Amino acid sequence: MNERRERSDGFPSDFLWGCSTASYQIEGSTTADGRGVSIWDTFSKTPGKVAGGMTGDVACDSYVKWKEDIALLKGLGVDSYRYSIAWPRIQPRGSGKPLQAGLDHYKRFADALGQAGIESAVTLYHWDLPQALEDAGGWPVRDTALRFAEYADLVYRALGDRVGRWFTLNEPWCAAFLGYELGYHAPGRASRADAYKAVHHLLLAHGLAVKALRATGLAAPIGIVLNAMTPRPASRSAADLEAAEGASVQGTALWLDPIYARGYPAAHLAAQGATMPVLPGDLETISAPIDFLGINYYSERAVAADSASPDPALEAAGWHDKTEMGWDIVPEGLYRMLRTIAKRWPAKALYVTENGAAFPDSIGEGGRIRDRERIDYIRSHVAACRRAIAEGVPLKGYYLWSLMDNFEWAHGYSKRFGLVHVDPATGSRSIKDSYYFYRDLAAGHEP
Ligand code: IFM
Repeated sequence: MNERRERSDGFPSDFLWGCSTASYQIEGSTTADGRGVSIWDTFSKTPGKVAGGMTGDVACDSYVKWKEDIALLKGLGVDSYRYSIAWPRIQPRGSGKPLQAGLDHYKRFADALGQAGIESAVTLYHWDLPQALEDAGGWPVRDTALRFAEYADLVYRALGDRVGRWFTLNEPWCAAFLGYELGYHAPGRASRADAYKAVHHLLLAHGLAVKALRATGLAAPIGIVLNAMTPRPASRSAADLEAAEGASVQGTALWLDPIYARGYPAAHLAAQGATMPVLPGDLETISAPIDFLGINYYSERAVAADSASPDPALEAAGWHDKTEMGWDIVPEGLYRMLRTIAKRWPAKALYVTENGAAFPDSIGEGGRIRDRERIDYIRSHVAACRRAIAEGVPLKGYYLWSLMDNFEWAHGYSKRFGLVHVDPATGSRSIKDSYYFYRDLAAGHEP
């Protein structure tokens, strides 16, 4: 474990510094040790779905090169590593007896991480649904939530004594809307009604997994990770204020209101023509008390009212520099989001569970990778966190996305978010300047 020394940079000495990744984005070895097929295996192999027809078949080869990953994390000096478990490695078809080889892999990994003094912060679901469950209906179907609870319980019982904190779901908005309405992500379906059913079953899965953890008696904290959306109004007009509020509901209140036992935002559901398949007891399950909220933040949009369209909000033109994803760089937006969430949905603890930026890094002379823009991005966003903490927001940790360049979903390997450069052809890892910057930051030296 890292020593908890007093810091001179405004962060409490027990603030958690970490890095995040996800199974499908880094592991590769998609047929090793009996792993089943996930919806991302299927989707990435469907022509036209992922840039350049790229897949996660090899990715960063982390299923094989995991010792290298741990050495990189150790060199970075982080307290905690947020990684996800691939459900199809535990239950190839999403139900029934667990695969011992899959559990053993994660046991070895968590043990080695612990020996390096790094906490395992485990996400149970980062989008790699077993294909067999999708074939049976996927997240729009209630049974998927019940299967998830069973899977979560298997993982708790096998790995529980090795894990320092649990995240039930990563960005369920993406799983529901990108996956089932917009079709940009697996499974690539296009039905608004199904997307809203998926919302309910993802939330139910979350609540059931929280209850299942409590039933084991394990003490590690548990929470959920949201890509909350809190766009700013483009002007002070009442219409733009209302548009901004309206634009935030699907990404934020739709999830947090039921988790906070306030039910679903009825006006939003009515406007979307959505009916939630709620059964008696579901809302109690969904609002099972959690220990913290995880917030992923990359950017903030400005929105204006659009009287000409049925959608209440229109993306307003802006002035910010952009990352290679085309996302505006708005560090103050992180500060605003943390304040808004802390005020409207008070949590015992908040964590920034992802924050980072893609830039077109290249290996320069002498092998050096000068990713100055990423350093500036991290510095400014960490400063926004410090400002929020100074104003009383209970922010307890920050996880950088990502330890290394990886499979960026529909963009394949074309977008690089890592502190470590990965050559997708060879899997070889090269440290970027931002890695050393983040190491200094985690060590408590004012960057
Ligand atoms: O790579 C993704 C991650 O899987 C989920 N959050 C956003 C990241 C960058 O797009």
